Order: sequence, then structure tokens, then C-alpha cells
Amino acid sequence: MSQKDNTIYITTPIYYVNDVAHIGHAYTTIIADTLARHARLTGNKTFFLTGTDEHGQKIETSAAARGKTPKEYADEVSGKFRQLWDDFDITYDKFIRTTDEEHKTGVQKAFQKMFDKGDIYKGNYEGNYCVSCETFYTDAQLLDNAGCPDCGKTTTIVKEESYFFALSKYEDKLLKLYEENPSFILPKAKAKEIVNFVSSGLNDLSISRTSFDWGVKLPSSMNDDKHVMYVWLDALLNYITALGYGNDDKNMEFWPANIQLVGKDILRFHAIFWPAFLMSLDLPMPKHIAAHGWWTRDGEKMSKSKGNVVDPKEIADAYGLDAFRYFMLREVPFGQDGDFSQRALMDRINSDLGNDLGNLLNRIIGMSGKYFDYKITSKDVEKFHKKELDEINTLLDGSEEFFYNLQINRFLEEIWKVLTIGNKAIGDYEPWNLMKDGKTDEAMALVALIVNIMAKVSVLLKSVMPHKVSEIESSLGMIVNTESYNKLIKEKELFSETTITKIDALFPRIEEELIAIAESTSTVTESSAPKQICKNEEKIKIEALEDEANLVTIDKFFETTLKIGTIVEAEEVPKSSKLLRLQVDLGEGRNRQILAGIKEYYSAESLIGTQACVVANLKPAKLMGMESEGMLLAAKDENGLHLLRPEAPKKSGTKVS
Ligand code: ME8
Repeated sequence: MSQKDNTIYITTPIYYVNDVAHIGHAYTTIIADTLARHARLTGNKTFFLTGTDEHGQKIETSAAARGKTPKEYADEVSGKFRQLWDDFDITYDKFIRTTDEEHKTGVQKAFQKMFDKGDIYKGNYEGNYCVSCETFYTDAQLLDNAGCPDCGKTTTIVKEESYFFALSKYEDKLLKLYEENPSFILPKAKAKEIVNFVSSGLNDLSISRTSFDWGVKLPSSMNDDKHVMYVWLDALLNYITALGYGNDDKNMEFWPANIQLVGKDILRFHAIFWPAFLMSLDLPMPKHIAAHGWWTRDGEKMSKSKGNVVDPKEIADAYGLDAFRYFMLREVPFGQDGDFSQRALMDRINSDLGNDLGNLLNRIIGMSGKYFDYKITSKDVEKFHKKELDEINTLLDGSEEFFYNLQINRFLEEIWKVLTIGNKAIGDYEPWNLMKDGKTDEAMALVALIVNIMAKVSVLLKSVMPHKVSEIESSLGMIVNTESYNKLIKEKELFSETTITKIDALFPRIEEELIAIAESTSTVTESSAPKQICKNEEKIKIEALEDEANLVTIDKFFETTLKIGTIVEAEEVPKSSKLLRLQVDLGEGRNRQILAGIKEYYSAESLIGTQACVVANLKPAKLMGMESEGMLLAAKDENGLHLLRPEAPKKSGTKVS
């Protein structure tokens, strides 16, 4: 993909409706959305497709297990995917469902065309099938004679009449495709596996099933009602039926696709079957099939059946959608696996987003307000800051190359280098001293340099963090669109003049204690949701500022009830590196459950029978799905953490004052 292409077509895989969306799905969709937004920004006519994959044995079985018809079940889950993407402001141009009538007609037309071409024949299939992966395997591919090599589940033997696609016919053509188009498969390193697989010989592919019903029927001309199409044939064709293939061809101008994003688990289907189907249909090849890695938890692929999924909505609600987008795109190089951790996310928020980006905007607001009543002109920037401008323009120029090669993490790194130049320039030129020395023009040039840096960076960050950049735009008095992209990035122009507007902090800091709590929880919970906590924290900070000496009245202090509690039971919380689950007697006739992040400092056993000072009127909170009804007081320094305890035993529930 490049800014020179006129039409850009970007696709995600269509997601199976047997599962709820997790961050793996969100990852693919967010990358695609970022590419699509950037393609539009740079002036390309763009089509971005996503959707749901609704047929096949897996869905039929999942629906039956819930007492629903496959269609009812598909409607429900497909609706949830779509809702999630809408909540995430994903700018898809079409959300396709494989149960859409036009899709089914298009698939039947394609089947007919392949049949007429002589690429489809009828035979009998006998072999191993994994329902979970909807994939056929040869005996040699199985693990321990029965296990699916991809997901490990037990495969079943399928023995039935079947139509076959003559995949073997396309072996040489596929090898030629890979050879002549070294970036057909991205990252290029992944192409090797595919080339090896194809070179070792391709079997013809069974493309219909008779043992269940939930799929697209064969074209009526085949007069063979008992077959439904193999779900991967049906699913892969969505990329062209979505453009009107086999119907009105309305959007076929977008074919071939520029980038088809897939997870590495489904690269084989997209890099072998899909181009072979397209060759059979006499259609051109997509420019890139780009395979990203997996998001894992503790090194294992996230999946519902493993029970280790992270809900993208919870994360986005807790930390902010744009911070989540930034994190996903920045944290892991495209193609590699990444282990999801809230700590890493919060570090990115505090460091990259809060310190480097948010703080630079704050400094713009502060300096422009204090020195220039918020009115900024760029007239002397060239005169005083030619060197910085050249550096910035070179970095920004080069950054887009990374973007188009899907090295989005590197693209972001280049942008951050530009922010560093801005932050450093303030320290180097000390505008406060320039003002003191009466060098107002120089101070203005410096502030305007920073404003221009922020403006240029915003243009390139718009596709990554569209909502936060909108806030920056309103602060800088600019609009990011194709025109400003051309001026500020392509033509390397500067802003002439603008008026800065004060806005709230873009990324409020998440405090260390919250990071520790979240780190000890396996999934985000209400109590570890920093957005809410941050708001409270901000409130506390503002109240503290209003009270100049930062003092509290005695009444205010005693709004907190402190009591002596006796720890009656203690046990480790499984899967948490920090938490102990305690039952604490506060003299109330029942014990309270308190989750304390002290596992690194105390063994559960050593606590039983001891006392500690407890905050007794803390609003209950959930940690790792368990309620915590209080908090133990502790002090931590370089010698470790110690609980605060009474000097001599006290009755459980004794008030601390
Ligand atoms: O395979 N990390 O659908 P699907 C990163 N319907 N990405 C992940 C992931 C993880 N842990 N888990 C899933 C299908 N994904 C077929 C596709 S296309 C014609 C048919 C992402 O619901 C990744 O993109 O199992 C993966 O390829 C896609 O979700 C598969 O989703």
C-alpha cells in the first residue's frame, strides 16, 4: 500500500460467530482501521471490509448446544461483533455476513465458474477433520495419530461423497506467484513456510460436505442438494462478494485488495487456497497477504476454550480506546507474538502518551498562554530553528515508509523521535530565559516550533489515535484532513498563525499503586480500571491544590474508619503474583474478605492469627473477580513492605484514632 495507489482495499478476516471477540480480534481490526483511515487521509478512495463467518459444522454445533438455530445464534454473535466495532468507532465500509443473500449468490456463481473451468470434480473423501479449525488433515500431519496439529483437539474421520477443487493443478502457478512477488506474503519471513508447504506437494481440496446442513448450497445447476459448501471456500470468497462479485459488481473496481490482514494461524488458507481460487476465477491477485502474530497470556494463544481471553471492551473502557489502539500498534512488531500485560499498557500510557505527547501539548498551552496570550505565529521558526526543522522533516518523511511496510511500531518510534526533539528544544533554548532577556521573537519562534511539531505529528497520528488527536486539533486550532496532510507533511509547510486553546490533560497519569493492583489481576476489573480511579485521583489532586497547604481537617481525616483486624484465614490467589485472599475479623460477627497485594512479602500461613490496621469503610471492590471489603495498611521502602500492626494485641474491631 502506498499513498500513490488510487483505490485502496483493506480486509480483515471474517470472524467465526462461535466466540466472543477478544483482543486478538480487536488487534486485526484496529490495524486494518488504522490503515484505512490513513489511506483516506492521504486522499485515496478506500474500501475497508470486515464481517462474520457464520457457516460450518462448528457454528451448527455451538448453536445446538445453546438450543438455538444456527441463524438465531449467528444473528446474536454477529450483532455483538458489529456492536463492538461500532463502539470502537471502526470505520468499516461494509460489514459482511456469510449468511447475507448476496454473498450466497456470489459464492454459488464462483463455484459454477470454477466448475465450468474444469477445476471442480466429484469424488469421495476419506480423511481427518478438525471441526474446531474447520480443516482437513493428512495422517502424517496429525499429532499422536488423532490430534489436530493446529489446536490440539481430537480430529474426527470424515468419509463422504465430496466435490473437490483441483488445487494440485495450481502448485506451479502458486510457486511462481510467490517467486515473482516477494512481498505477496508479509512479513517476508513468513513466505518461506508457505513456499515449503506448497513445494512439498498439494492435495486437491475437498470443498463440500454432506453430513450437515449449515452452509451455502451448491448452485442449482449442479442438481445436488445434499451438499453444502466447505466453509473456507464460502468464507474466502467474502472478499469479492462484498464488492458485488456475482451480483452487481458494484465495487469490483477495488479488487485486487491492497492488504488482506490475517492472523498467522490462517495464513495458509489465504496464501494458498485463496490465490488458487482467484486464479481459477481469472481474477488478479491481492497485493499483500499480511500475517500478524498472536496475543498471548503467559505465552499461550488467547482463546475462549483456554479461558485466558482479555475483553477488548473492558480494556478500552478502563484505559481509553486510543491508548489501547496505540498500545496494540506500538508494543509488538507486526508478525511477532506479544504477551498482553496491563503493566506494559500503563507504562506506555504514562511514558509515551502522558510524558512525551500529552506533556508537550501541556507545555504548548502553558508557554503560549503565559508569554503570548495563546496567539502564535510561525514567522521566525525557519530563522531560528532550521536545524530542528530539517531533522523533523527527514524523520517524518521516512516514517511513512515504515507505515506502508506494516512496521507500524517503527513508524510510531520515528514520530516519537520528533516529539523528543520538541521536548529537548524547550530545555535547550529555555524560553523563560529568552523572555526574561527580552528576546520575545526567539521565544515565539521556539513555541511556534513546538506547535508545528505537534501539528505535524498529529496529522500522522490521526489514524492511530483519531479521538485524542481530535482533542489536540481543537487545542491547536487546526483540522487534520487531506489538505493539511499535503501541506504539513508532503509540502513540509509550517502553520502561519494560530490561537491555542486550553484543554484537559490528554493522558492523566496512572499512579504506581494502581499499576501494582492491575498487574496482580489477570483481567481488568472494575477496581483496577484506572479511568475511574484516575478521575478520582484527579479530584483528590485538585482538592489538594485548592487547599493550599495540602492539609486536611480532623473531620475529613476521620471520614476514614480505621480498625484493628485479626487475620483468621489466608490463602494465595491462584494465577496472581501479588494477591493474598484474607478473612479478617473486625468484630462484626462475620469475617470480611480482603484481597491484599502482599504475597511477595508475606506467606499466607505466617499471617494467620496476626493483626493489622484495616481501612474499614472502603467501598468494596472486585479484584480478579473476587470481592474485597477493605484494605490493610502497610509501609513500603527499599527494605520491603511491612504491615502496620498494634504494638500489643487488641480486640478485633478496635477503632484506630
Ligand atoms: O479463523 N491473537 O475466524 P476466527 C491475535 N473465520 N489475533 C487473533 C487471536 C490472537 N490470540 N485470535 C484470533 C477464522 N485472532 C475464520 C477466518 S477469513 C476468510 C475466515 C484473529 O474467529 C486473527 O486475525 O477464528 C485470526 O486470524 C482471526 O482472529 C481468526 O478469527
